[in-house]
Amino acid sequence: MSERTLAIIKPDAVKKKVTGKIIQRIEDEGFRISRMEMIRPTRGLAEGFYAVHKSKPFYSSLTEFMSSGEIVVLLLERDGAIAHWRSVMGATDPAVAAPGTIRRAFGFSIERNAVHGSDGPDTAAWEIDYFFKNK
Ligand code: 3AN
Repeated sequence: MSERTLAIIKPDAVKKKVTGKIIQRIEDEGFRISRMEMIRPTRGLAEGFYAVHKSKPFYSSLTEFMSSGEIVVLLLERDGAIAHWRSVMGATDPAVAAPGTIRRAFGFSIERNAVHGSDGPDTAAWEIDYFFKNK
């Protein structure tokens, strides 16, 4: 069944000029890109997005990083989109992400790991609304 997930190409990947390669991979994996936008998030927008991690030691650094440059936000659709996009991204830490995954190929560190993907149906619905509602 067709499912929706939210993907983000993070500032490290945009700065490395691998945005095009990542979008090509998304299409090669059979996703339909139904919305896509490049934005420079404010610190507040990044803080709201990662509010679930507010108590984590990396929250401040993560939200500073996410608002340090342009990001590309994408609404992706395909069968099993959430799980499929997470398998294409690879593990959070690029050093242990499987060969062939985006984080292994383009991630720099556990924080600067090139891409984001929703981790479940509830999160996906919330994250899609966060960026694309009322637009
Ligand atoms: P994922 O993005 O793989 O679902 P989460 O939800 O655990 O990972 O973490 C959200 C984001 O927080 C990650 N994408 C990464 O940028 C950052 N992050 C997670 N763990 C750490 C950590 N130990 N140190 C720094 N940043 C982290």
